Amino acid sequence: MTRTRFALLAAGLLLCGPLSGQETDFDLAAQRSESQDVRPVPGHAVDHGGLPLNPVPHSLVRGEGRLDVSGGVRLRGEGTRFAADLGFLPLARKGVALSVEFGAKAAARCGVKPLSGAYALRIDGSGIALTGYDERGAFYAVQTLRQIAESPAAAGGLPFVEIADYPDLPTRGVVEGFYGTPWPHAVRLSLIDFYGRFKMNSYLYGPKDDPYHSSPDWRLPYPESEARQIRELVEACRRNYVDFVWAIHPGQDIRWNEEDYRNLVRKFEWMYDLGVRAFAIFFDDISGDGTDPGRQTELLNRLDADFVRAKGDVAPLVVCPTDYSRLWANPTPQGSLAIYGRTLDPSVRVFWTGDVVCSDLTPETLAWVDSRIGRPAFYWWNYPVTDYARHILMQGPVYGLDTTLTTDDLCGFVSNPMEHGEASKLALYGVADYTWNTAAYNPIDNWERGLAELVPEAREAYRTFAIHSCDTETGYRRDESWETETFRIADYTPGQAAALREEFERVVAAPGVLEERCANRELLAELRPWLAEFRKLGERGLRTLDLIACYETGDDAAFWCGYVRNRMSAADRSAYEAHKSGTMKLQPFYEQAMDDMAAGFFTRLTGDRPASARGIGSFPTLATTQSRLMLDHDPGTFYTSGRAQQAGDWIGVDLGTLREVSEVTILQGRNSTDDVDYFDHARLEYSADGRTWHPLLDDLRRQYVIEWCGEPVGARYVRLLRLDSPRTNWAAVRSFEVNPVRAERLGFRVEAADAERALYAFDRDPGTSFRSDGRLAFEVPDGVREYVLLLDLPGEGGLRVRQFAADGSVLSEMAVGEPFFRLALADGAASVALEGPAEVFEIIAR
Ligand code: LOG
Repeated sequence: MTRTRFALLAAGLLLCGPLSGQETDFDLAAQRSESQDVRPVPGHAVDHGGLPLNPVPHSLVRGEGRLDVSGGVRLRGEGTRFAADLGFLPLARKGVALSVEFGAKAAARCGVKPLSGAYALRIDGSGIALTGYDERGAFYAVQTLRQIAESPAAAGGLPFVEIADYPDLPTRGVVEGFYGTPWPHAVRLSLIDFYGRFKMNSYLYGPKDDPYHSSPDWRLPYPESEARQIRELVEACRRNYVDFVWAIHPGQDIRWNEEDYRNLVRKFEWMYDLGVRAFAIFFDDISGDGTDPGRQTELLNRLDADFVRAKGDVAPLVVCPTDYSRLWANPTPQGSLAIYGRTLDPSVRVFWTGDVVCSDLTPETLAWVDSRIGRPAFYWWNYPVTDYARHILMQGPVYGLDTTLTTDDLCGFVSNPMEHGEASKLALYGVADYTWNTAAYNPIDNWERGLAELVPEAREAYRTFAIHSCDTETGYRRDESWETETFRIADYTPGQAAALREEFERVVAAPGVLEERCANRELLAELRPWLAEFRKLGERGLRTLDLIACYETGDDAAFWCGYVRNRMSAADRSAYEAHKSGTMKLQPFYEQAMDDMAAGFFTRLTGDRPASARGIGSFPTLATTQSRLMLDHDPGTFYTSGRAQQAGDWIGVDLGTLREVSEVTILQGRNSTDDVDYFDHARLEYSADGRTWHPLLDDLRRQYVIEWCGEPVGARYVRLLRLDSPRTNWAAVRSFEVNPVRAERLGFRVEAADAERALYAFDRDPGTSFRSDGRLAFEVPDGVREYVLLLDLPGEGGLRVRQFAADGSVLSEMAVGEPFFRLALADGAASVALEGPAEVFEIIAR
């Protein structure tokens, strides 16, 4: 859920009162119930014999021999029409013949399928012959020829080859349909060339944050400069045989009256004057009257008759229904999809995003929607869009698309990309391939070819970045880092450590290589913020491996010094959170290793386990580092389930060992006031063994904040169990505290400006800390001989430690120069004070 969308939809709710279309609760992030299983990427790299073509042609036969084109080519037939596209071959009057033909007759002669875009290509001793079923087909033959001419196989002459090729889906391309900054004009132009080069033929223009596309300005004409740019887009599309489809998104404030009908037609007329010949109406993500499917079909049918057919040169309409996903689509004959099926003109194509908003494409989801809308759906794939996870770049393979589908199942396929247009090309390279030659689609092979196509100068570096930049953590899950093996510090081999070290070294090096060599500077500019974090991630990884070795030597001072150096500061964390990569394996390796070492180190020093907890429960994401957001003592951050809550769900903590538990505090929801992501009916329970649970508080209803305090119970596990409830939102927890450290439980006095936070220095959890800027003083209980101070010292140092006798006189004073510091107590010491700046992780009495 994007902030803009939330604000927009919330405003919609206020304006429109009760809703009729989508759910009453407009929080899409909370509604989404994307599956959290991450399936591995299918496919394998293939040897293309130096001739990697994209999309993969339906039939390609290589012959023996080569055609020497070093003396140029001589255009014949319709060749001159494509002279501008053939710039990769020099023209010469005496060159070898290059003939271009198109049209039904020529196509029939060469056995070209009667489909728009189909073509044949032959290179043999007599020259080059390109034949298209139509002009677009001839253009595609030229694109294939260019790929051949630029391939390694063309060294020493074009290889003899015979290709017969055609698209599986008639409509293939892109919908610029995301929330966020619309693509810059230059990026759009570059993308349109990219569509043409890889045989995609459709570009739907519908960026949510273009005010002239959506409410309220959909009624107004584009200002002059933007109108000129639209003209240029139309023209660029024409050059690339791409249909430019302009979409309008009027549903949030449309009034179903003559005036708004005329407003809409007038806007279409203005767009027509700019050269637009294809239109779409999007009714997604709206609430209120606009969602009425009867009114929507009436509008579309009327436009079809009065505008589309009346003009004669305008393509059939496309619509995105309000029920575009099975997640909330009304399945009954009264639902909007069935109404579309019964009443919408058959020429209108209807979008569908699948079982959930961002979903895999399956025969089942298409059968479900097609049977209702009475036509093959137009698939809107919400990949690689990241408007719901803007801190992520999706650079992984295109997969999750069924390869048995045909035009009986769907009429077209468009991808909704990221607001980063250049970085979206890798995914679009896959979309082009899948939609053109569906049965042969091979995800890994496509991705490997795509990397080489996009950044040939630094393919390996781009690959290193891309393979660790695929997953969303909580959105549309994608496999990531599938070649990397990580491990826990308790169990690994030297070979595993060496392999991981090499990978982290590649991670550290990749950004510099890309910076230096990547020829597509716009792509580089989009990647740059992520590359900066990626390099730091690699450095952290390398330091972690060094630290593991140091940890194993048992040198306490050296270990602690390395440990604090390798910790991420709050600033490091927020920089990483804004531009994340390596979320599936690399960063979790770091987090886990640091935690494991801190815990092991603490145990080594004290003989006791640290008082830290680990998230557990029925949601799979609890097992990941995401659950630390409810354990970080910061109610401003929260753990979120990543899927809808359901019967039997629970969220809990494992204390690592049996403890006397006397207090539990849970802050539910993403905020403290009005969130919907919580268990509104729940029971607080504890268990010693994780099997038998006993209630602490039962039948809690509509309670965000849960507090229990009582006679100590012996527990290793504490959980909040969801009881009966109709609620299907996600679940979020800001804080889950068991036995929070309390001054009265310590048994000695602590003095500091922020006395409450100062307790983190004594909470027996080295994962928490207290930043002391002035003075931290504490009483010495009987029997203590020595303190071990686990610190981090700011650059200038200047921390002093003083010991005092009971009468207040100073017994000793010394400077602390190292983060690991043993303080031997002077005889008669009654209190100790740290004076100066330090981050105090733990003060351990011995
Ligand atoms: C929006 C789309 C957005 C996408 C991903 C459709 C039809 N509409 O949930 O604009 O980019 O999800 O967040 C959407 O998918 N709604």
